[in-house]
Amino acid sequence: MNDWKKKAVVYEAYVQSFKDSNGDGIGDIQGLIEKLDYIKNLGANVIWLTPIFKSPLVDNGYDIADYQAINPIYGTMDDFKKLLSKAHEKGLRIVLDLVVNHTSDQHKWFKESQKNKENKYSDYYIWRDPKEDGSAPTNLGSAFGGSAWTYVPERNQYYLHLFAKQQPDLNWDNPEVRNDIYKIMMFWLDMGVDGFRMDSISFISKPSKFEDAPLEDNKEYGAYYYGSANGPHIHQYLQEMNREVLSKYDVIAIGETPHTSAKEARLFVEPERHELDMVFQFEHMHVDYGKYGRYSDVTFKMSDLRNSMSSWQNSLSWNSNYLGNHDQPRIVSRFGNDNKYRKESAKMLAIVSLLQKGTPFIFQGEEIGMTNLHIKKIDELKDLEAHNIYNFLRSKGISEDDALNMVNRKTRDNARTPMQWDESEQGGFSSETPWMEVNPNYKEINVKKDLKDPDSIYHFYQKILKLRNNNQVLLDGKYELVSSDDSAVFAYTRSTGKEKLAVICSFVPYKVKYNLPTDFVNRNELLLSSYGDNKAKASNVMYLRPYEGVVIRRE
Ligand code: TEU
Ligand code: CA
Repeated sequence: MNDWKKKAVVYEAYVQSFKDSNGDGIGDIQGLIEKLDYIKNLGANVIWLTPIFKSPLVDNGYDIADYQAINPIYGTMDDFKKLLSKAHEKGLRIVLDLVVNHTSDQHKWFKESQKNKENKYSDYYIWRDPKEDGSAPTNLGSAFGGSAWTYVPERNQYYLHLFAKQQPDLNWDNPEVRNDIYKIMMFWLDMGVDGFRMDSISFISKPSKFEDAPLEDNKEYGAYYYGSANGPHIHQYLQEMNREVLSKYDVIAIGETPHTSAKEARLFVEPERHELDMVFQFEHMHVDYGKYGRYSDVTFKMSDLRNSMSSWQNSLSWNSNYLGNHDQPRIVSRFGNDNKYRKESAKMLAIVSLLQKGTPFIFQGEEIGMTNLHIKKIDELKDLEAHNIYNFLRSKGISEDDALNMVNRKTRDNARTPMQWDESEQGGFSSETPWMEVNPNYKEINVKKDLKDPDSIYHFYQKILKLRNNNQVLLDGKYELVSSDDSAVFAYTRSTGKEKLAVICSFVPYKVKYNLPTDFVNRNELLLSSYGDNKAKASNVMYLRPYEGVVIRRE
């Protein structure tokens, strides 16, 4: 991996909720341009934009109707070019979301494809005949609920959609599909875009023969990823994409790989394979799954989080380090404490994740400790997934209150509320009513406040990122877990031949005693503490305050 990629720090901007520049309640490209310095000053140098392309927005833009057109609600192509050049002037790179496991059903390819079996696009999607009784080819369910197959009378066939029925899956086995995708990629790369985050990329290669999936817990449908996660030709296609496109540009390729084990992930990212630079793994996002999967009423155990993150650190030479994104609840609400210790735990979570080996990813709002939204009525939620899940939970006899609580804990809307810029109405996000409500705590939690306070979460992120940037050992150094039997503290070291740092993080709301790793005893220097004031040198024991995180150097 070359130097700039190693030093990349990625800020994910959920565009429609980042900054509205023209008062229509929707975040836009111009708004992003206004805030480039904000992102740069934080210490990020790459911005990943969630999809900004033409889309009917059934899944907030992850359903694309035209890959080469900007959705007018975000601005124009000229605005985008301006964003690109302004960002480049400031030394910031721009990464786009490439959503090519599926398109929107409004894409011209699909509109043609569904007409009949004889047109140019008829084989662009995954079509299968009905069973003899006319029912769907298999029992596969979609990620958002219901069957993954939808019937089209014109073809007397079903098409596959792992996600919403308005998101038909592309047929990557068709070389023309792959070619068209490569052309789209080159269109943006030739314009100067610096890389892609590739949505659901582990699903692109489908099994040649679809089979029924085993049904768990009297569910009606089989798991959506059955047979499609890491399908038969996935690596052949990614190597081809690398050869045909990526290798010709100096760009970054980040794959989103749900339902991929660490062993399988190696195949995507080990440099000699010439596929991608890194992947987003999901294992650590499953630490609080339960009987109803993600939407269960379960709280994570720190040791599970630690085991999962460490096993990925040990398996891959480079990781994408993240705790939250636009699909996940707010990290301080999920893994920290969004009440009394919001500030403390938000800082600690940043240390624990961003200093592991790999690329740090910061999702907008994390840097000021934004929290989950707690809605009181299901109608207040926007996300289609939340509604489908709520109905499913209710159908299983779960009470309204319990179902709402389960959805509130995990809904993707938690991450999608508008960015809280200041204490003015609508949190300074927009002058009008935003497309989605602002978290009512915006007067307490906002950027303006954090920028003023030297002890804020924002300023602490700056410190962490500076530390990473100024210490080669944090870029290249080997990751080692210190101990795996401590229930309160997640500690790891980063080391090269001569240098060694220890990152020590408490996950509990009380003071704990921590015995330093032997090689740090009596010889350590404090580099960073989330409490800021911890100047005393520790001999062999450290008393960590609630959710305290520290970085020490071996002397
Ligand atoms: O998510 C892929 C994915 O696997 C989903 O299961 C995701 O984890 C889910 O939303 C969690 O409940 C990507 C995008 O990040 C997501 O926003 C899209 O909805 C999805 O692909 C379809 O494009
Ligand atoms: Ca706008």
